[in-house]
Amino acid sequence: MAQNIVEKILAAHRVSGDLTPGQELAIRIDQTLTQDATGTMAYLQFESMGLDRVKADLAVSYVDHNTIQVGFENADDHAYLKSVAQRYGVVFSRPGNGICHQLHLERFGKPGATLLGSDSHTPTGGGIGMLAIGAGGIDVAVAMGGGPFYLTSPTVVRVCLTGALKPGVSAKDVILKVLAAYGTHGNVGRVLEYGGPGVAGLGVPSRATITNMGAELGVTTSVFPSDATTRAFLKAQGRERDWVELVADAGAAYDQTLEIDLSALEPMAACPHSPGNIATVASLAGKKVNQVLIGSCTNSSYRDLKTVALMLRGRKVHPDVEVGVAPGSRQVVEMLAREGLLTDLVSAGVRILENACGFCIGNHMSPGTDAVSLRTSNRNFEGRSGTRTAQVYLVSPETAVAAALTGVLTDPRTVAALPQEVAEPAAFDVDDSLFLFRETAGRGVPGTAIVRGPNIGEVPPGQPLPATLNGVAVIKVGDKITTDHIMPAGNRLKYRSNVPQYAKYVFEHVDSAFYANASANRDAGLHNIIVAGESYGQGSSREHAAMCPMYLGVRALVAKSIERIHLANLINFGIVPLIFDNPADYDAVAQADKLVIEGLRAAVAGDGKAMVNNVTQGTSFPVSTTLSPRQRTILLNGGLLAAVANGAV
Ligand code: MIC
Ligand code: SF4
Repeated sequence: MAQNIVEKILAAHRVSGDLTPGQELAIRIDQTLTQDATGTMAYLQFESMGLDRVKADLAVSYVDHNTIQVGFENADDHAYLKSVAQRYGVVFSRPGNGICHQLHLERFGKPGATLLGSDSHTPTGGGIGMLAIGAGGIDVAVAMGGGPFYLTSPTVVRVCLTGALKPGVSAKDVILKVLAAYGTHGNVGRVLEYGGPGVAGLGVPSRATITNMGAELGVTTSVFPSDATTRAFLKAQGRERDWVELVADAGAAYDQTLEIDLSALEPMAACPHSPGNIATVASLAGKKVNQVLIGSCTNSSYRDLKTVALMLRGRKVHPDVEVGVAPGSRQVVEMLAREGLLTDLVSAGVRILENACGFCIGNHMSPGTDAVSLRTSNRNFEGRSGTRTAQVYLVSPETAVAAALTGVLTDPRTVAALPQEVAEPAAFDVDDSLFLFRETAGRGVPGTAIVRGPNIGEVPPGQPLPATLNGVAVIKVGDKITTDHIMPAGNRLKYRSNVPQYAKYVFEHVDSAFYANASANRDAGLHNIIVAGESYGQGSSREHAAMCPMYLGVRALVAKSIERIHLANLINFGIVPLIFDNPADYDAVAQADKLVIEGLRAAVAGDGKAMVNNVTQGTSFPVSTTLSPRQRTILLNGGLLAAVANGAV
């Protein structure tokens, strides 16, 4: 039977379950990646599984998020990660090497393989034809140990690209167009498979920009075919042996098709405060811009930054605009330097930032009060930049440079001297010396002492699900609550390895009394329940957005809908995900209402249906949870680690 690319990879990796959309499927994972901000917990969980080494074909631990190193915490995390990598056979990417997704694409990604990463932008690997999925740290820990990854068999949407991009329009505009079509929610359980005659004209880094930001749609992942362009990229990275051809069979079936004529696209922007809030740059033209930041795992490749340097060559940035460039990897920096392009950036007045996540995660470069910041990154959630009042627009590198030069939002096609599309080099500068422990990868060095600074805590233990929840609506939030709302990053990021400390900041910017209220309820023996609208848990894969609430005694979430990675994290940390049977019942709950859910344990073990008794309002309403047998077991035991410890999964 004719198969699409997604079916081919899933079928080749199926461990159990079936490929019918909506069914639970378990797949073998070939490669894993972690980054430092999610990695410390992932490796603590891996350690607690008692295995002697990693079993996946390749596991890589990147350090790219917490590289600011104010205080001892980040450096202690790095030392822990390095020692764990050596001990268990993980390749360790030192800080300074670059951003995990860019590096993985350059040095390790393989068409046709599966990759599971503890970061929501892991689908960047889809640009090279791999099935690359983001997940919580504990799921990645299981995959490192050779266990399968469980997912819902997806529906597959074919995105058919025709035509060719015009000068001044680039890959970012393609994915912003897809976001305009599908939005940031309602896409759970879908995979986007790109195809059509327009694919050939897109280089691998451009394809990776598109699959990277598929994360903002909430899809499981996105994937491109592996073709002659993929082969040329791998050859230029000295890895042609990793290439296999991967294309959909003629007549392969898809659930839906979206047609995009690349020739008709124009420069786009995601406006504050959602990546799905799309407008054309032309419609925003003239808006004053205070800051332009170019980089992040979406737009920091050699292609992108060479384009930026050529556009800035011989020019100066506008005196009212602060401009920063953060390259994606050391390879990119080296090549820019060798070709004199770094000089173009510096002499134009650009601030050269570390090749790391940096500004994208709100670690630094926060804009001023009410400032307009144009960024080539992928998320513009309110406050993520570190400044609550800032207005962040997401744009292509070309649009970013146009504003850097003019001081206002400008359609790049109106700026003179747009460069030719940058050709991918025939050979990249390859230097893998910042990847450590390659010679012991997969085996490890038994006996290596694990370095644990005082900020390295423990994974909180889960408790079995009680028969009945005697609860409180500890918080009521609206639609599209992101994991950045639940568990802020930025200046709080350094507490990722210390749950009791990090838990103090849960919902910090949404309800500053959350920590005090949740702790008081928990200490009084009440169960905390979160009440939410549509699309709860958008964005990052950070499992802390489930782990820290669990630590504060949250046992259930009642929402209108929940996003994929966060749903899995809730289950992994023993929080029951409940959906309103009638969305209108959301309106009848107020924060601090007493909510009793009789027989929740039996409902989780059985048909997933329960009644919530709102004692405060004197009303009740039905809720449901749809769970696989495995997920039921995890919840009944109080989370995945507890279920593993009890021998239940
Ligand atoms: C992000 O872009 O939000 C992050 C930081 O990379 C997260 C991971 C994290 O919270 O550590 C992600 O996208 O998963
Ligand atoms: Fe890093 Fe930003 Fe990419 Fe997240 S989205 S991995 S913070 S560059």
